[in-house]
Amino acid sequence: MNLPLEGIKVIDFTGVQAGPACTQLMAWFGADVLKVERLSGGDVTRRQLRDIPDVDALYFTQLNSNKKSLAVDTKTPEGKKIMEQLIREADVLVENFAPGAMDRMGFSWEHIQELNPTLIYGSVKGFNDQSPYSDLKVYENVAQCAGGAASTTGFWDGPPTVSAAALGDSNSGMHLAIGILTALIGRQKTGKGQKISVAMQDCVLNLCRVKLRDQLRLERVGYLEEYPQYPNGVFTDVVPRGGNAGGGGQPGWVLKCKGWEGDPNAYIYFTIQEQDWEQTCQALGKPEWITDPAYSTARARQPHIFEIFADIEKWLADKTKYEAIDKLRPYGVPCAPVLSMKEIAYDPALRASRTIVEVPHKQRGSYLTVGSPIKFSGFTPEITSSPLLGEHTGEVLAGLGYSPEQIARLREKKVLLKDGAADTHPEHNTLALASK
Ligand code: CAO
Repeated sequence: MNLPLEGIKVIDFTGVQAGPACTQLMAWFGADVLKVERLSGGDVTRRQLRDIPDVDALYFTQLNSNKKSLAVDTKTPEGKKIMEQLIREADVLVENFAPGAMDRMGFSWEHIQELNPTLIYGSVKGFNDQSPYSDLKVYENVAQCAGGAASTTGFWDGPPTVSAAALGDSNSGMHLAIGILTALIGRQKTGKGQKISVAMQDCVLNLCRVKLRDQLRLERVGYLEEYPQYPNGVFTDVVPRGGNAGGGGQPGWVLKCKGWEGDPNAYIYFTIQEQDWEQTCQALGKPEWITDPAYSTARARQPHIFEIFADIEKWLADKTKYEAIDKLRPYGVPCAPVLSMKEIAYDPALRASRTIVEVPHKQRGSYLTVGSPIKFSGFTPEITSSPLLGEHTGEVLAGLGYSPEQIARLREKKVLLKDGAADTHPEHNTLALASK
């Protein structure tokens, strides 16, 4: 069947994670995504943290499914001409180079508009243009620290902590994808392209909006009653780190289950939902908590919430995390087991829903990767392999009208890379593999 983005041509001038996550999403949904890569190794993630010598790393394969690859030196006059030809024919160009790199390469927004006024140009940077840090290069954790995530994550007696979730990278890519799709719809009305700029700091903050809410509440009332610091701890004038406290009006915590002494993930997340308190008490075998004034309202419970959590942990002590969920399920308690990455990788339900998929790959045999977390009733995105470096060079150049002789000459001049040329530089292998 026709996929919704079929026919949309995307030049994927991106690297690492933020840009590739955006263009991979568009590729899953049918866009024709061409990754334009430098000759020396291509996207840096092809060689970062390799697990098989001289073979594209999982970091790359998991972010570049369903794409084609053209390896071209866009700093040479001939490479620049190829890039200009691609821009004239494209619908979308996405890049996430260091600040100023596109201008230095000769592809300013003004020049891109001259080449193709209908083009939608998506750009990721660490900080927006008004920021005093707009000239900085930025990776994931830098953005998490600047966007409010790190100062509000972790425990009050420890340092600011970054999340394992790619709040700076993939999250910014998702924001950019929303912007590009919006601009594509806008173009149907105006016929014009536009530039969409996304800053990683801004995208992290957009996901930390409840912490901004808490800052404003703190400034008005001086305390945050759903935080563990309430009522006996100390509040300053900034939002503290709240450990595993629930972020909304429902208190919750990560609680130990049977086997926690030997298994770092033998825990569940347990939420106390105000409207289901009676049922929660029944589930825990504590019917007396329903009417006891020290327990019967959220306000009464909050000052001794950790004693309540400790009592729930006693109830959990003889139950595995899975048994606990089965017992709580009929009572409507919002809860889930803490799952390890191993459990997730081999979870049959996540495979059945194609949230995790196994994809064939020319060098690796196959690789495990994420599938689309967005499910459509009209189609199921089919996840295909990431490309080898320069795998589609001949095909793409032929499509631009280059003869086989011209392509061969450009390869000789090192404007283009040979089809599928491997990156075998020993330095590009993980330490454990470097000597093999
Ligand atoms: N042919 C020739 N040159 C090319 C090329 C090609 N096909 N593709 C890229 N280049 C050049 C760029 O023009 C740039 O040249 P100059 O430095 O001379 O301007 C050079 O390669 C390096 O660009 P880069 O931005 O990819 O690499 P970097 O190591 O300097 O910085 C990063 C990497 C990620 C820190 C930076 O790109 C950045 O801050 N990006 C914006 C925010 C972002 O997306 N961060 C990464 C999120 S994922 O963790």
